[in-house]
Amino acid sequence: MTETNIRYRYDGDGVPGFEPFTGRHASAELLDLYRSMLRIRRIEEEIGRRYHEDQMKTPIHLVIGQEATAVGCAGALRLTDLLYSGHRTHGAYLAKGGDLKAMLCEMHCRVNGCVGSRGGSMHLIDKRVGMAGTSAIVGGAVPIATGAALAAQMKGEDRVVVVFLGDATTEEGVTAESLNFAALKKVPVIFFCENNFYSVQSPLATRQPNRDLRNWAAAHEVAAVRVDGTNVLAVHDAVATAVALARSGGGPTFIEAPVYRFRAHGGAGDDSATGYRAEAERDAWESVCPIAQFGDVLGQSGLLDDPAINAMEREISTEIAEAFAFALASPNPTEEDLYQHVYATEAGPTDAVG
Ligand SMILES: Cc1ncc(C[n+]2csc(CCOP(=O)(O)OP(=O)(O)O)c2C)c(N)n1
Repeated sequence: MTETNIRYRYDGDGVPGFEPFTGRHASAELLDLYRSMLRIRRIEEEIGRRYHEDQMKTPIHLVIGQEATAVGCAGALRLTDLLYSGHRTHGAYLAKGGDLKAMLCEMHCRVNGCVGSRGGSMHLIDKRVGMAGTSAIVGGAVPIATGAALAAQMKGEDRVVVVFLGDATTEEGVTAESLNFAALKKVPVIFFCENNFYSVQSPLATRQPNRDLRNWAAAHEVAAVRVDGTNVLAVHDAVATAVALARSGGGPTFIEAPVYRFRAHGGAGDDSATGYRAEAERDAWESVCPIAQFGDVLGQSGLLDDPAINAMEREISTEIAEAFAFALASPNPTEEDLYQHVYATEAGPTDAVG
């Protein structure tokens, strides 16, 4: 396999505060990273296009613009490593290898959804691939992931746990508690902060003093770095470094990755017109789209050309069409299904309903 040493155009060189990026990757791996980001983008766009048909019975939080964080991170993990996330789940679930059909069934409230139609978009889980849990409660997944990492440590399992969190999640007390505990016990957990600068429509500057999130985390005595969240390779390498530290007993790392969501906080459209963020700001970030940038780099390196991209697009589009058709043809849950996976089952369905 050819190994390519790609220096990235937007790799943080000259951007103060970013970690330098030095990774070497096999060509096949680079193409996989590109394809995985493109696949997530196209899935998200299709979800966005269909959302107003009202077949999906779930709130959604699209990750369009934030594909490099999920893909770069999951690419540095083993299948047996665990990934947790907050409410913005789609990228993490898909990048870790979560089943697309089961995800779309979940979003359409069909019984063969990945959590049996009980959770919707904010509760995607696929244990077969280590997509261990997601939570709609801001900060909810952070202590659970820390606990899972402690459990792995106590059982002597060779397992690292990553939890995705947003910038607003650093404002939840439980995140500080988790960092403190993880540092104290040196648990193998990675706190991956996707800093997209907004909590719904509140800018970071209105919520936190002017500080560096990385320094805030470092004050808890955890390793703390900042990487360019639009650069899939920089993300991959930062996570690989954090994973190596965690596997060797060195404890937790906090990674801050500045990114930008191109769409609204929730739902399918763009909410910039409401005035909470400047459209010029969004346009500037769109010009450093993680997929376009990486595609350019791969193109310049001779690894990717238009026919190859078109072939990927066709394959992805067929997969998406089939997955939606599968979801829409899948049955809705019945009343009987309500009584599955519940702990208190003394009364039968009829008694319980009365
Ligand atoms: C405990 C709690 N408080 C408030 C909310 C409402 N809420 C949902 S998402 C969100 C913003 C979260 O922002 P961030 O963690 O930065 O993630 P992002 O949405 O930017 O990806 C808020 C306040 C919630 N779900 N849970």
